[in-house]
Amino acid sequence: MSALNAAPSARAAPAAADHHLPGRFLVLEGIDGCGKTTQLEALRQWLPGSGLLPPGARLLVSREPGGTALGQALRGLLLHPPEAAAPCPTAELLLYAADRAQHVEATIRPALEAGDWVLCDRFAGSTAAYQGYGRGLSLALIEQLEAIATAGLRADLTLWLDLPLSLSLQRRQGRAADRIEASGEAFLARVAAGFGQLAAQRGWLRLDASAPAPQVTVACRQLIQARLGGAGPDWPPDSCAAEAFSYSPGPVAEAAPAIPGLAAEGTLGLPGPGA
Ligand code: T5A
Repeated sequence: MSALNAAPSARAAPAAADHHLPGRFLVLEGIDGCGKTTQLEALRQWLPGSGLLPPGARLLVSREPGGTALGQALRGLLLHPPEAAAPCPTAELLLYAADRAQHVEATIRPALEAGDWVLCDRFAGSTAAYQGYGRGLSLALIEQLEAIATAGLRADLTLWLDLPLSLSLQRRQGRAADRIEASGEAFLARVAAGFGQLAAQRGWLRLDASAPAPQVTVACRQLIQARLGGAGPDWPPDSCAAEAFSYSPGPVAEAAPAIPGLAAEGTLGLPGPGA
C-alpha cells in the first residue's frame, strides 16, 4: 500500500509560496512518535542534492519548540519543568507562542528572505492540535495568537504523518514520556483526531505513517517534488550548491531532554551555520 494519500482539503495547498519570500518553508506535523524525526533526517540528506533548491540556497533544519536559544530554554520549561513549576494550559499556550514568535523572527524568516529552504519539525498546527483540540482551549483564540506569533507566515507545504494512536503508543514504549506525552490517552486521542480536522481545514497532505519508514520517505519526496518542483527554473542537480545546516543553540539547557537522533539539542548532527 502506498504511504502517499492526500487528505480531502477545504483549501488547496499552495503550489508555491504565499509568503512572497524567495525561500521555501516545509513543515512535518503529527502525533508523538509518528516518525517526524526519522523523516526529517531522511529529507535533510536528500533535499540538498535533489535539484529542488536553487543554486546557492541552503537547507535549514529546525524544530518547535526549541529552534532558537530562547526556544531551547522554553522547551525545557514546557516538556521537563522543574518540580511544581508545570505551566497551566493557558501559560503552556503562551509559551509555545513565544517559542514560535522568536523562531519566526530570528531564524525562519531571515532564512526564507535569504532564499534558503527551511524544514521544520512541527509549527503552528501543533498548537491547534495539542492546546486547542487536546487541552480544549479556544481555537479562535489560538488562531489569533498564531497570527501574532507567525506575523502571518505560513508553510508552503505541510506533510501530516498520520499514525493511529495505538501505534504511536507502541513505538514510544520504553521511552520516558515528556510532560505533554504524559497527559493521558484521552488527551492524545483528542490531539490525534484534531490533526485529522486540521489537515482537512488547512490543506495539509496526508501520509500513511504506519508504512515502513523507507516507504514513507519515498512518499515525502514525491509530495515535495510534486508541490514544490515547479517553484523555480530548471537547474541540473549537480550545479546546486545547496548544503544542509541546523540551528545550534549552544549549551543544552539543564532541564531540556535528550532527543534520540540528535547529536546535541537543536542540531541534527551537523555543525551550526557558524561552525
Ligand atoms: N507541542 C509542540 C505542543 O503541545 N504544542 C506545540 O505548539 C508544539 C510545537 C514536542 C512536544 O510538544 C508538543 C508536542 C510534543 O508532545 P518533540 O520532542 O517534538 O516534543 O516530540 P515528538 O514530536 O513527539 O518527537 P518524537 O521523537 O517522540 O516523535 P517523532 O519524531 O515523530 O518520531 P521518531 O522519528 O522519533 O520515531 C519514533 C520511533 O518510531 C520509529 C523510530 O525508529 C523511533 O523508534 N519509527 C518507525 N517505526 C516503524 N515504522 C516507521 N515508519 C517508523 N518511523 C519511525
